Amino acid sequence: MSQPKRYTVTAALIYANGPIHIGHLAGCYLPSDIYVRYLRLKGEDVLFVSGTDEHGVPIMIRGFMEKKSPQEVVDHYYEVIDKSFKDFGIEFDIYSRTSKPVHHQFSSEFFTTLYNKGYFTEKLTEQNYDETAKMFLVDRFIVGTCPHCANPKAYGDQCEKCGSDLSPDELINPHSALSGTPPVKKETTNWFLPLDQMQPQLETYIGKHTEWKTNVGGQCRGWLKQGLHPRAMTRDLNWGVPVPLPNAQGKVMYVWFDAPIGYITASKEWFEQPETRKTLSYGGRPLGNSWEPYWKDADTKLVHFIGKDNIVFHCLIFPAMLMAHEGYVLPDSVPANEFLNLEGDKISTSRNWAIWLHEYLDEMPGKQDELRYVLTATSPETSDSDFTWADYEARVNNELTAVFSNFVHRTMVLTHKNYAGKVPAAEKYTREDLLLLEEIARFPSRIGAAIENYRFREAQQEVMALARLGNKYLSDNEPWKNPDPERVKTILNVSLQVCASLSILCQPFLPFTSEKLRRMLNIGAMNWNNALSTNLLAAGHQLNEPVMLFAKVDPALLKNQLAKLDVIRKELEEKRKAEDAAQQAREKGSTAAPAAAIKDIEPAKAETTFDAFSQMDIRIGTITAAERVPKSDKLLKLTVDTGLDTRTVLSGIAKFFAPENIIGQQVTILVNLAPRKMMGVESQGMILMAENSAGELSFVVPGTGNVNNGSTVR
Ligand code: B3M
Ligand code: ZN
Repeated sequence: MSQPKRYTVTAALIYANGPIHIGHLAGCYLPSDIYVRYLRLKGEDVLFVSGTDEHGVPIMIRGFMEKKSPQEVVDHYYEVIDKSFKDFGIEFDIYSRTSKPVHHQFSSEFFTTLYNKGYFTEKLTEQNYDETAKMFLVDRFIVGTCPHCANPKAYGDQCEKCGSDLSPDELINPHSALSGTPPVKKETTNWFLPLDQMQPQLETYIGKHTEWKTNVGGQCRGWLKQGLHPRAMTRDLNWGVPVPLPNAQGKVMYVWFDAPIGYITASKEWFEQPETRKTLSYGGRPLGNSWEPYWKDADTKLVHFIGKDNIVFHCLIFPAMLMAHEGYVLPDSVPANEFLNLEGDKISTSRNWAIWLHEYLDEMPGKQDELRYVLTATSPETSDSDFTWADYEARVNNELTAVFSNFVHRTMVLTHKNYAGKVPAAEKYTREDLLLLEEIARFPSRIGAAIENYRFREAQQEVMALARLGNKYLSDNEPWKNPDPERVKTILNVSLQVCASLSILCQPFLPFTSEKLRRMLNIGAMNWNNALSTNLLAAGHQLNEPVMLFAKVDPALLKNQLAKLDVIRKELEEKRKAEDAAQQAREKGSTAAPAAAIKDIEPAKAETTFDAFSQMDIRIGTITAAERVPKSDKLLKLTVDTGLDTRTVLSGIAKFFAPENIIGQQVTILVNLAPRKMMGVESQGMILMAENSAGELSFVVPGTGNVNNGSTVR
């Protein structure tokens, strides 16, 4: 696109289902922040929006795991995520949330517009339904045994053990993760966006963007080549934006329908909030008083920063939605990054293999720019890359400290020592001085061009190249040794000009450092083109006291970080071994896993007699009511129909089952156990549970046949 008049820059709306880690930062938040900071310094009109994606199955799953409502989950993680971004200097104009009423309303309007234009096709399909929990089950909520690797805990969409993509119908012994009962098929209506019919328009659109990054363009062409299919834009769930149609009770919008609209809602919110909230810490803000030009005017450049797993949604589905709606600009660029690994392994939230931003900051306080620098230096721009602590140490010690910080510090200290902190006048330039000054003036456009082409690694390398030039100039000229006072003045003047340029050019990458440096140099807000000047600091200008910008990494802190990862790695290794052993045992057809591999398997008990066994009256019953026992995180109070009677039983299963999910569950119960009082309640019997080596509990239930309450077990 030729020179845009304004920019709308978005960074992915991350699911509010966990804290954020370095992979997220490197994936899209750092690149977008660098891009926007640069544009703001250039004086461009730019709106930078992001927020949390608070709908969808990932939120429901987290709620299910944490025994919290989806709302509680998103309320908690919104705060955690928002704080991490602020702490790391990711300076959005607005960081919003998709659960806000304003977004529900705006996305409903969007949906209705598409509906009224006749864009949706209505289709009756059969979906999996949980009759106990009385809800439709998304694939993820169906678990069973993987047909490829026999992992008994595979999900209906994927087996995390062997990585196979699955559909729930392929699972052996499928059951609902909510109630444990097998799903049944039930018919339901949903609304589909006919992407197949929109393929020609999308092909034209993608075809125009030959300049997109190869990883992005490649994926898009791949999807188009396979042929697009109609995609359901509604779901049978109870969490999300309700579908605004009269015959759509109990249905919500597909999360990938409402989430990208969240970018627009956030923009609208920014313009509609009080004036006082619109100022950024260092100036620069979107212009005008309406969000609409930022989404609708042809001279707006819309850029989406995302990770590679979100490409299809931003490059095909969201553009299709925008085309269908009409009146909106389409994404001009989607500079998606690949993934960052950690010490050679894929970052994983569920395996806890990550460096969490809030933990990093607790353990390495004040070291935001160090992490920003290392992550940009190893940014997965064109392929997956790897974060290692050894690399972190090397870059902080050899680049930030030995070059950048050292150069600035020596220059500042000498100026204070020789001239009481006043910028000395340059008396007479040598050829070398002039060459350096000329070179300084080339950096802003070189760095700018790299940023505009989303090559942030290269752009940051250029900043460091300038620091290196300055550092070498100072070392070569040795002003501390030079007996000629006029020459010393010139050397320090030139060095100080390099420092001043650096303070501007490093701002997109190292905002905290830039601020410290500008305070030291006693200069106020700057713009990008100021860095072209080789006389930013006039002779006689008073500097402030020097402070160290960077220091070498404390070896003790580094050791802690490595030790922490070691512990996690060992735990993962143990877990993997146990799983493999259990697997082998299953493959051999044996029911018992080898005792040696599964460490915490319970040893066998001493022999018993048939008489002793037959004294126990074990029956099949059904849970008819369940509630938590106040002040206990272990116990549930169950009402059980035993066929003989209805009785109260306390069971230590609260960590594994939510009360509402086990009503209707058949159980095996020891009915003649002497009653026992716990937490003030009398328990009349014991529910039999199977406990695996990981300490997880499952109900022991009849496998086949019609087993009524009161059936005996013997
Ligand atoms: N929430 C996926 C993610 O968090 C999704 C992005 C939405 S962007 C509109 O990775
Ligand atoms: Zn598998």
